[in-house]
Parts: sequence; structure tokens; C-alpha cells
Amino acid sequence: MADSTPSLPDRLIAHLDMDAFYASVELLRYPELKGMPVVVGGRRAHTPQLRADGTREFYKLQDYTGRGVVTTSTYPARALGVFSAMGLMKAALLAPQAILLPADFEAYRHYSRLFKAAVREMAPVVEDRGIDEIYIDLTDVPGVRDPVGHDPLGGVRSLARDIKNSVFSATGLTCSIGVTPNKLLSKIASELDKPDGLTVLTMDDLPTRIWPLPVRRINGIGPKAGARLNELGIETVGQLAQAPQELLSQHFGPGYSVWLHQAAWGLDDRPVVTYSEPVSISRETTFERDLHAKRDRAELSSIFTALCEQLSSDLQRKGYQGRTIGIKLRFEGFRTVTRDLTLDAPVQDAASIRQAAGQCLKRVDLTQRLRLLGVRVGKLSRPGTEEPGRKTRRAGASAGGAAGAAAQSGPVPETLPLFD
Ligand code: DCP
Ligand code: MG
Repeated sequence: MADSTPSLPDRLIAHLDMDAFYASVELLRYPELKGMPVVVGGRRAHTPQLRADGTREFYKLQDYTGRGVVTTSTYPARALGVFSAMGLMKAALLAPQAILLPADFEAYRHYSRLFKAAVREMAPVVEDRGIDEIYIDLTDVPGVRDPVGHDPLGGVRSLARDIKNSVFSATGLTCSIGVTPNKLLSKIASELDKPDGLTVLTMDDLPTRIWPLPVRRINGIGPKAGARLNELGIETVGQLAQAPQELLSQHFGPGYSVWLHQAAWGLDDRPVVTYSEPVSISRETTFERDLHAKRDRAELSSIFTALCEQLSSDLQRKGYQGRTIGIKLRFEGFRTVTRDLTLDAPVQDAASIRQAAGQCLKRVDLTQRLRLLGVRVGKLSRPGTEEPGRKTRRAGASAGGAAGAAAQSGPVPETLPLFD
């Protein structure tokens, strides 16, 4: 008898993303908040206080004043319109009763390690994509191609379910998984049934499940490209799939337009890469109020030093040193400027980072008030394994944000106040 089972794709790639990750970790600590609108994004001052009777007093969003943003929110808070990156005071208008909690990155990193270790025990080919997401190559996991009853994808579903269960046992947290023939589709699929979702798609599902989605759901179509496509009347992935290649090429250039077309047809050959070194490590902070280089010099200077110290301890903990030191400044009005400097030899200590970052700072016009300051170390190496240092110093400058034209570079006149 001929085998009528449709053949499975060559590759079976999963994308796993934790649900409301930071907020869910907080709920492990404060289970009484389960089911409530909760927002992570406060400062230490918003830490819940233990009352005499053993209950906790939480901080309500309506009592917040300041300029912080929502780092993440629970699904009940999202139902009220509160999402990542929204200003906390704006969020307070939508969800005044929501609970505000400070972020605890140590805890999130701990749970990140736990869930990744749990997955690796079941399927070792894992690509780390950040604190709460991974790709997993399930292609060669034993049993994955076994049908279950009449379902040719039964083995895939059952393995994905086992992975979800194992993540839950290890952490008490739920995640959402998409399994498809490639990374591009899996990244989209994992979001289709969030939270606690499991979505398995083959190429046959492309027209019904992927094409109706807005183009922005494709990882790699950012706000600019998305807006541009919409202006051309291309709203959905399906419309993108049908768009004439010449039209795309005209507006997006030859390389990106070919990629757009392939993405819309669900094509992606990228392998799951099991190991990658970070490109850079950075620390940044948004101020509670805009600070001026001259008037708030002392405050800025100590924030700047603290950032360099934190960065140095990050580098030491992770076992890296770096040769390129960069700064990021965001001014009132959201103009963002970056500067960097490449040193002869890699550094790891706070003083050297501070010194080089200070040099970068001298190349920025600081007449406008600042709302954010960041320090970054790039060109990373492991101590003892670095390539020989360069003879020359190279300095780079780039600018982004609302006014990309902010690449006003060159030395700033000596008379300008510097907080270094
Ligand atoms: N995060 C952040 N700043 C953002 C977005 C997210 O710091 N602008 C942090 C908080 C999130 C974590 O990264 O908990 C993971 O990001 P996700 O986009 O996966 O968001 P969540 O896991 O919170 O929710 P979801 O269930 O939609 O995945
Ligand atoms: Mg997530």
C-alpha cells in the first residue's frame, strides 16, 4: 500500500519565547498577584513592603511620577492597553490600579539559564537569542518524525509539548513555541497563540496562517520598512508575496527587496547556530529628569562613572575585555548620538573604560539637555586570547534616532561645558 502520509519538511525548527518573561518571574515571588495587571519597570523604591500581618503592600501605578517606561507587563495589564516601552505615567492613565514592581535582572538571568538548560537536555541544538528566547533545531531529535495516530506532525507536537512541560517544571514559567521548517516562520508562529501557545506550521499553512498577518510580524521588517510598505499599499504578508519585484526593488534596493520577497514566501535557510560570542556589552540609563552637562555636572559625572563600573563588572563576570569603547547620548527631543573610540589594547577595568568614554564625550556638543546616557564596550575578546593590538587609534562616530543628521562630529570647542 502506498504511503499517503504527507512528507515532513527537511528541517523542523522551533522558536521558543517565554511569556511576559520579567513579569512572570516576579509572579513567582509574589504569587498573590497572579491574574492581576502588573507592570515591571519601577525603581528600587517601588519594592513591595512587608506589613506586620505578613501581607505585602504593593505600589500602585497611579502613584507613580517620573519618566520611567514599562519594561514588560502581564497579560491582564496588556488587556488594558499597557505594553513594553510605554511611559509609566501614560500607562497609569490606562491602568491606575496596576501594580508596579522594580526590575531584578539577576533573577531574570537566573531563570533564563534554568529554562535554557531544561531545553538543552531534551534537544541539544539550541541558539541563544537573548534573555527569553531561543531557536531549537528539532530535526534530528529521536521520535520527532513519528506520526501519532493519523497526525504526521504528532511526533513534533508531542516533543514540543514535552519541551514546554520541562521548561515549566524547571522554572514554574510558561512559554510559547512555534515549530515550522525555518527560523523566520517559527519566530512568527511562536507569537500566534501566546501565552502558553504551541503552533506547528508547514509550508501548506502559509496562505492561511502567515499571509493574513501584517508585514511587521516578519522579523527583519522594522518600523521604517513597514511604514514604507504600507505607503505602497502593502499591508499584509500576502500582499507582499504578490508585490511585483520591480516595485520592491525600486523602493528598497536590490538586496533587501529580494529578501522581502523570499520572507513573504516563507523561505529562510539560516541554520540554528549553537554558539555565538556577544558583539558588545553595554549599560545605559534614562534619567528621571533631563540633565544639563554644566548645571548637573556632578550628578552626570557620578552616573557616568557608575555606568563604567557596572560595565567593567559585567565584563569581568562574563570573562570579556574589549577594545572599542563607545558612548550613547539621548537629548531632549529624542535626538540620539553615539561616539566610539578603538584603543590599541583591550581593556576591562572601569578606569580605562571611563577614560576612553570621556574622550568620546569630548566629541559631542553638550549644549542640549540629556535624557539618557550609555556606555558600550565592543570588539570583545577573552583575556589572554586577543589578537595583537593595532598600532593606530581609530575613532568612529555615528548617529541615529529621530535626527540621524546628528552626526555633527569633530572636536567640540574647548569652551563647551563637559561633565567628564
Ligand atoms: N523587554 C525590555 N524592553 C522592551 C521589551 C522587552 O526590557 N522594550 C524585556 C522584558 C521582557 C523580556 O525583555 O519580559 C522579553 O521580551 P518579549 O518581547 O519576549 O516580551 P515578554 O516576554 O515580556 O512578553 P511576551 O509574552 O509577549 O513574549
Ligand atoms: Mg517573551
